[in-house]
Amino acid sequence: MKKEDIIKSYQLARKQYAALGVDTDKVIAQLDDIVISLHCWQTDDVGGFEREGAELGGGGIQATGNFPGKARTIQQMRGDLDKAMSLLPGRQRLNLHAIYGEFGGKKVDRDQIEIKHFEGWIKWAKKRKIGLDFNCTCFSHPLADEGYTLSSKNPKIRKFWVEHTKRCRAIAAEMGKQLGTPAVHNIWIPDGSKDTPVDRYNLRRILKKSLDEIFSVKYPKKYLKDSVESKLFGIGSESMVVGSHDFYLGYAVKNNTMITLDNGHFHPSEQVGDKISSILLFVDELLLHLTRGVRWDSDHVVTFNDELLLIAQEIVRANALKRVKIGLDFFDASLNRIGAYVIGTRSAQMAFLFAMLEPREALVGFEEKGRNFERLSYLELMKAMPFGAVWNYYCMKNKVPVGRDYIEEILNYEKEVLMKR
Ligand code: RNT
Ligand code: ZN
Repeated sequence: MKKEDIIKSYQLARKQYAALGVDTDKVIAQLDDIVISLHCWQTDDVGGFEREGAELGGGGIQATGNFPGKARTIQQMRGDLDKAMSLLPGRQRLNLHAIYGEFGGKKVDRDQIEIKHFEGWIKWAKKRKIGLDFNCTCFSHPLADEGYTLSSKNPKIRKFWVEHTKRCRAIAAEMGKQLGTPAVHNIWIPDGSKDTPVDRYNLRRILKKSLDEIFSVKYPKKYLKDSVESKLFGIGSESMVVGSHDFYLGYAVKNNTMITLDNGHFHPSEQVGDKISSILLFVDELLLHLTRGVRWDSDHVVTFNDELLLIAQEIVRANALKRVKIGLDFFDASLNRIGAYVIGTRSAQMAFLFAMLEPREALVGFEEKGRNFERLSYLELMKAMPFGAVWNYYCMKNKVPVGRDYIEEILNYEKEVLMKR
């Protein structure tokens, strides 16, 4: 697309939005507040670098597909992340899991990891002026094979995971300190039962006890923010998940931690967007794991669909952008993985842009007067507004490919880099 055409289209779009009381220039400036935390695990199908050829194993999360070129070393992963970020407008962070440390070919078990294994990442992030987020990895490990980690009745197993998670928080706090932006540490555990359990109460009591132990170590909020992530069910935990939404909602409210909303972790007929306004009344901050579940928590690449849109709209409508950290959580190995990243991240950004271009005052005005017909009309009319012209202009301003131009860049990278791995 020619530069002058992008600008011309934008100017026309600006007029149309202005007629509805929406200032597109202001919206574009506000887009800089939308920082997306890229999940490193889309580059390697959640394998990690604990040992060569590590594969995702157990815990009910599943990457399917065998598109060539997955990242097998930290260098490859960093190259992929740089490539993806070079094609994205706006600001990003990087979200790491504990299995992505630099262990130098040695076996370092999860209860032994230290900040030194992540210094390389901190250096990498510093150079790019981006923040880091972190996750304990309580799956793909022999001590997770029985199906219980932090809620395990086996004291040896429970102790191991408590120690791991404590270390992860210490590492995250150090990342936040060194990078000058708090790291969010997210806890997700696979614990649950395939078949009907009979002692749910005690399993959940044990999980609560483990979390209390883990959080008994305090860090300044300017270094570390803690979040907890629930799930409805997983493969192998169909009948009960210990860390359910009720469990973590209660825990987060009582202990003032963040709560992670992964939109793949609810019943498909539930709207995660609807939960935001409620939860924000009782906790300070939220973490999103944006994903696309197809029939189940399949972690397909995020697309600009109604579910994503409602999440973005509800955050913008609640004027809560500053209270929500945006992370992605999908892993698809059936297509170019860098392409998947770029599509998913851009779609998330587009959803927030779309939400910010809403004529809020007019809509609320209709709603308060009971003018439901006009409200619905406006909501539908917004879908035919030249939102793409605003998006293209934003990409141009950010000096990243506009429109479909990123496709070619990714195909080149595929040919030059991915296919040679
Ligand atoms: C699993 C959770 C969790 C993981 C990542 C890898 O169902 O969504 O967030 O996907 O931590
Ligand atoms: Zn998640």
